[in-house]
Amino acid sequence: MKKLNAKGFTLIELLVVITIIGILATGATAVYTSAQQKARDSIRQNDVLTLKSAVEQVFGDNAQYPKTPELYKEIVTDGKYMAQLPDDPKSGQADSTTQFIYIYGASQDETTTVAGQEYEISANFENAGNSETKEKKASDTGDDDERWEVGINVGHVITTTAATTPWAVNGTNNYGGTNSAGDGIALSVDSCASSTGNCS
Ligand SMILES: [Ca+2]
Ligand SMILES: [Ca+2]
Repeated sequence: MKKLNAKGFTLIELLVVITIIGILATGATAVYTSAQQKARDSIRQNDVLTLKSAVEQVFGDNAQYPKTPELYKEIVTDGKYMAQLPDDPKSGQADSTTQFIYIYGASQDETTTVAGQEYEISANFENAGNSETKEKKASDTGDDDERWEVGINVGHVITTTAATTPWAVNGTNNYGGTNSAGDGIALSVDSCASSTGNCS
């Protein structure tokens, strides 16, 4: 009988192969994750700019930006400037610094005290290594280095801790009043139907 050549891989050779496969898999996963994060950051930039455009249209028609708690009503229900408000791709989920939510807030003008003359929309970026989004959130003249702030006079604090309760107005709605912390709303498509009075 012909003797089989039983020579195979040694244990060391197998360990080397397994290690190399592991390194390649880890690298591929990191690249994939980074690409996914960049894709979501791109969606965020589009969403914020689309909402900005709608808010500016409201101002063009009414000479006032939408009231903070009535954004949905003025943008979607009454004005039909958008079919739906945008929702962060990772809505409500937390990272190390903040929740992934879009925040909107409007206020009077600081000097003339005319209502609805200033507004801010902000978003949280995800891909920490992206120099373009890093630069965007750092050079937006806002007060929050962790978020990209877009609007008029974005140096004010416009935030909300109501990330898990979108549409709740956190603190006093300062539309027509003074700027203070906690005057924004978290945007969400999903929870709109269950909100009280802000969706219709
Ligand atoms: Ca910023
Ligand atoms: Ca701000």
